[in-house]
Amino acid sequence: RPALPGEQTRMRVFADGELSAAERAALIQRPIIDSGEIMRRVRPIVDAVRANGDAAVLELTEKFDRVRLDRVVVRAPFDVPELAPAVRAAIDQAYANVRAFHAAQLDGPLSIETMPGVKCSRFSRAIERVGLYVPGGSAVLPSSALMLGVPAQVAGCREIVLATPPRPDGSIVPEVLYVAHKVGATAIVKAGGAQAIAAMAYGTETVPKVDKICGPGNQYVTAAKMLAQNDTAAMVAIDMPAGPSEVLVVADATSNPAYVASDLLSQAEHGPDSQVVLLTVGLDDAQVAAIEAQVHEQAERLPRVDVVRQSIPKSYCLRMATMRDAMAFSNAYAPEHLILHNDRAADCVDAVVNAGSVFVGPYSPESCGDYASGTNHTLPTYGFSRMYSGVNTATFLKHITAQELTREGLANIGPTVMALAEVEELEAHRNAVAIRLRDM
Ligand code: HSO
Ligand code: ZN
Repeated sequence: RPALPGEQTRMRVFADGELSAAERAALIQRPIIDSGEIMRRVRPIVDAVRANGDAAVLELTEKFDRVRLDRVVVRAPFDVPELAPAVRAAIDQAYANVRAFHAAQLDGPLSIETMPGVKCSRFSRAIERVGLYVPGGSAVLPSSALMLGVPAQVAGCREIVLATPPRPDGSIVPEVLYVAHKVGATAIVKAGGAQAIAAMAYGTETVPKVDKICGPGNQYVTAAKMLAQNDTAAMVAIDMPAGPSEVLVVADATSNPAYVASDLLSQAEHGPDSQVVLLTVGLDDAQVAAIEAQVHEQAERLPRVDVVRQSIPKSYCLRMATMRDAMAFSNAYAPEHLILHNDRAADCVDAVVNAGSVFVGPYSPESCGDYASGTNHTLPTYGFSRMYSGVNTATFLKHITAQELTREGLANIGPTVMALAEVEELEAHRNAVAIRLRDM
């Protein structure tokens, strides 16, 4: 039944033991997105930018962002505004931590001899030109600029283009501009939505065409990324498909109900479609009620309570008998964020098969990963953590392999190659080895 007034910040509660297999499967499912309708709206925008370049971007920015600009691109060096010292220090600290963690991910070249004289190696090179999408809209998101820009900088990308919608006065959010400067962005595209993605995918008179586009965004942004990725004329890769942000929290009798509630709400305030799931292990009615009461109380004091009132009633609490059951459900759900709120949290990490990022123990709120601890917050949603990793340093790299055989190496491996070429009836392949072996 729909929530009654005053109940809008209450979650639905289910007991795992009472669910049918179909009911449990329905809880694992995300809301279905009608991508057909969105594609129908996005395609003309992408086509317009492809055909008319900057003029189309300016026109669409006037229409959607209600600001008439005279140019789309600002090139580095940027005019970086003064920030409040505390804000600047916070960005600097977050930058240092995110940079340290992403620099540690750089892998040096590797090389092994698979047979005597047969050397195989692998080395990495940065993707040359990358596009980073930083959403605007209801929130100011310098943290997203940081989470995309730092790994691109650490990887060594030559051209880093950052696209973000302008404010009503045509300017760029100062904190985003400061981050763009710190990560060494080479250009800022003052545009949002599908038009920004199209401009970076195809290039315009002033927007550099990029090789890969990364970053979160609404359904239009996601649709434009998917369209561009599937168009060989664009020749562009994307980071991952995206859906609404989500968290799954596992709580047991050792959890602090107020902490658990605070983590659920930090996700719920992101947007009306935020997915919030609480799994309780071995809690009695009173303990579940204590968490619910905390959610309700804390929610009513939040400035974004209106958003929370839309997302919380769609979320749920599922009561599990054992920690093993909870981890099995979590792996089936494949959450973007997994928070392990119990005193055996470190042991539970071994049981994690699918998750974007894991927050271990009561002192590891998601907020720390969202902003400053060092891990990335651009993570796979919608169950895509089953097969995708979050954005990381490798997102901005390619791995290239190489081999070098000596005369002796070719003599060692030659018969194997020739035998396989014969099986595939590819005589030129066989001959490329045979012609050399005859000279030995
Ligand atoms: N939780 C969001 C990231 C974010 N939170 C940005 C605050 N600002 C998706 O991982
Ligand atoms: Zn967040």
